Parts: sequence; structure tokens; C-alpha cells
Amino acid sequence: MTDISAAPSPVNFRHATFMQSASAVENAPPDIGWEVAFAGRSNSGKSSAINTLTEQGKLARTSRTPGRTQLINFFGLSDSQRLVDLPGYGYAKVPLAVKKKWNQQLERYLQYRESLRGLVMLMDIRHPLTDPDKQMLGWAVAASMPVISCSPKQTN
Ligand SMILES: Nc1nc2c(ncn2[C@@H]2O[C@H](COP(=O)(O)OP(=O)(O)O)[C@@H](O)[C@H]2O)c(=O)[nH]1
Ligand SMILES: [Mg+2]
Repeated sequence: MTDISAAPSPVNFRHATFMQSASAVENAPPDIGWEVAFAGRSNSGKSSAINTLTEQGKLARTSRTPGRTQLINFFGLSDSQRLVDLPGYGYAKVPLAVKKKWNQQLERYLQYRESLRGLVMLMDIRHPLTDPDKQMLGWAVAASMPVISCSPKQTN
């Protein structure tokens, strides 16, 4: 595995810009350089974490309504460095067929995306490590992915 510290240039998160959304892994930007993805249940604070990290309040769209983002959103830090806002999982009101499709997409993204170098997993502290979180962690471990787990939400 490539060492992130060996990336060609220092990372300036404030330079992040929206690149594109992808409805499926096939539509993602070219699989070159490296990217770090933010994963977690719907409404766990993925987009807010990206906005905090990049010091850009409105870079990633946040919403009180869970289940809004069903696209993979890519943010460029440089030509070869990206942050990725993954669709949230575990939202009860999404039809089962849609959930299954998204589970497959997430699994394929974690398994096959070569530029994916790390996963930041957001958890609502009131519901730490639900079954879909454990499934996600299982895929990440199977793909030898470094994972950081965070529980940013103290109150709501
Ligand atoms: N109390 C609290 N609310 C948060 C925090 N992070 C995000 N939120 C709120 O939780 C909701 C969902 O956040 P969002 O970033 O859109 O979650 P996502 O669906 O995982 O991308 C929004 O209304 C945010 O303002 C946090 O650390 N604490
Ligand atoms: Mg979001």
C-alpha cells in the first residue's frame, strides 16, 4: 500500500473544490492519485465533517433530512488528491431495493477503488456501531483499508 505521507505535495484542505457527483462507481473520476472517503449512516455528519476539515461551510451539502445524498460526491484537493462524501446507509425509509443497490455500490467502491487510501467513519454517538456500520468496517478491513472512526455528534 502507498504511504499517504509520500504524497507528492502537502495537502491543503482549504483548497478543496467540488468536482462531480457519481451515481455509480463507473462514473467516478479517474482512479489515480489518492482519496479519503467519509462513510457513515445517513445524518451521521459526513458532509459536516468535510466542511469543517476544509473550512468551507457550504462545500458539501448538509441536511437535517436523512437519506438525501444517494450520490458519491468528489472534492478535489489537487489534480491527484480527493475527499469523497459517500452516500449514507441505514436510513429506514429508503426502499429495500434501493438499499441493496447502494450496499453493492459501496462494497464495490471499497473493494475496487485503487486510489482509496483511507476511510473516515462517522458515527452518531447515540447509535455507535450499528449493523450497517459493522458491515462497512468488515468490507474496509477486507480491503486492508486504514479506518478512523469518529463520533462527532454529542447532542442534537
Ligand atoms: N449536534 C450536532 N449536529 C451535527 C453535527 N454534525 C452535523 N450535525 C447536523 O446533523 C445533520 C446531518 O449532518 P450531515 O453532515 O448532513 O450528515 P450526513 O448525512 O452524514 O452527511 C445536519 O442537520 C447537521 O447540521 C455535530 O457534530 N453535532
Ligand atoms: Mg451528507
